[in-house]
Amino acid sequence: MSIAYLEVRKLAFIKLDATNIYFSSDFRIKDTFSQLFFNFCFNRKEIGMTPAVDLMQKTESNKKSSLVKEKSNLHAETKRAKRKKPKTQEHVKSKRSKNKIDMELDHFFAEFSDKPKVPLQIQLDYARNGHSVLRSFLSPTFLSEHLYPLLLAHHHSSNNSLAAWQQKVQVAGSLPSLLVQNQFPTISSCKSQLKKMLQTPVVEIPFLQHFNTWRVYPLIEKLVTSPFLASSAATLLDVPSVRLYQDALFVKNLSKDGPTPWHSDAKMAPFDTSHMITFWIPLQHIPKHGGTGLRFVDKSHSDFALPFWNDENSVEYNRLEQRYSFDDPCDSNGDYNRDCVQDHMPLDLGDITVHAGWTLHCADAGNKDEKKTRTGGERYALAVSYVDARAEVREEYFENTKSEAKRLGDAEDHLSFRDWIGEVEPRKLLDHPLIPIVWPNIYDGSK
Ligand SMILES: O=C(O)CCC(=O)C(=O)O
Repeated sequence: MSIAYLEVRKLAFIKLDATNIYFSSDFRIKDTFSQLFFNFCFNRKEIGMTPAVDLMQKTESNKKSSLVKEKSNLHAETKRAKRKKPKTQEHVKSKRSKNKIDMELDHFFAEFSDKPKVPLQIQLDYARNGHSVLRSFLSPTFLSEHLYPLLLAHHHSSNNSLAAWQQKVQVAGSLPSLLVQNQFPTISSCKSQLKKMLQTPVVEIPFLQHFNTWRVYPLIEKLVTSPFLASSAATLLDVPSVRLYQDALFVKNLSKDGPTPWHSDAKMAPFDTSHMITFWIPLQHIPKHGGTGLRFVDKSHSDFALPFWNDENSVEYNRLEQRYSFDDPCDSNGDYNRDCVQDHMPLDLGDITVHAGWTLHCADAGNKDEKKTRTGGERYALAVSYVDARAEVREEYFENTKSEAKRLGDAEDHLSFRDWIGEVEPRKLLDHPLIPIVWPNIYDGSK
């Protein structure tokens, strides 16, 4: 999920690097990286996602996803990915017969219809701390040989990369999407513009991201609407039914991109709920040292007192390091204070972390000196988010169309929900095919 600075307006924060974490008292001035993100959060206007599919049309009239469609799509994407990045695609076994791939997918799809047992200890950890890890949860083969090639191809398709860069320009400059698309028609023009806007010699972003790949690829639709993930979401959230909110592909360039700043996801979503969960699925092994897995502030999801007692301009938001015991954030090895900041690295392929909507989390930048040692120099992760099916949408997202100033929360996910937000009503039970109820298992993709 994308970035909302944790209460950035209130907070004044944050700079993080591999060895240091501290809160800045005026991040807008001190830190251009944060400046970029501030713009990201509060000024962002959405741009279109490519390949340009009419998502609503697809969903309403054409969403009878068949195994045949999934397999042919996968074959096509795998082929494209291989053409694009031959080196990183060596493991895409092009020689494997179609039959073998079909059998594998049948196997995975059968597995997805299972309702896994989420161990009680994990449920307890999640409830207490606002995050946990599900080890060996997904098949490494599915991830490395099916999901990763598909998403690699997606990210490297020229249209999608361009759209992701244009989004950065649009957000950094608070520009209308059409203007950006017309004035910055290439990635290099976007990068030069970002340099100018940020007045920095290099452009440091935390990642590029692509929302809702499930609407484009039946393979991913199968995964994110599956009982496998959805029932686990219901178990961890401890709610009877869950709705798919979104997926987001995060691609972090390990040699160029900066850290993912501290933020909480629920601030970006349009729902009035505390019941939101994200499954963060890395598509590569994430090592313990130098790894770019998520780091979480323990129990931050249940810090009800912070917003209740503290006005958004209050000093409390400027001393979160004391509040969360960040005063001694690093030990001599550069690790975070284990009392309050946890991670689950190393993460093997198949391990996934889960975090609550209000849990504060971040991720380190890649180690720039090690840039050549990692596969493709990019870290891929697919974040899949669910909410309690009873969650309602807040009204300011509707008022917001008239007045930017009225919006509460961050606008970062707007691109994700713009296709349905105008078609639902606030404070009502939601019923829209782009945010389907996926547990109990009533989703059949044909709505
Ligand atoms: O992958 C990242 O660096 C950020 C992901 C994130 O913030 C999320 O999934 O909520």
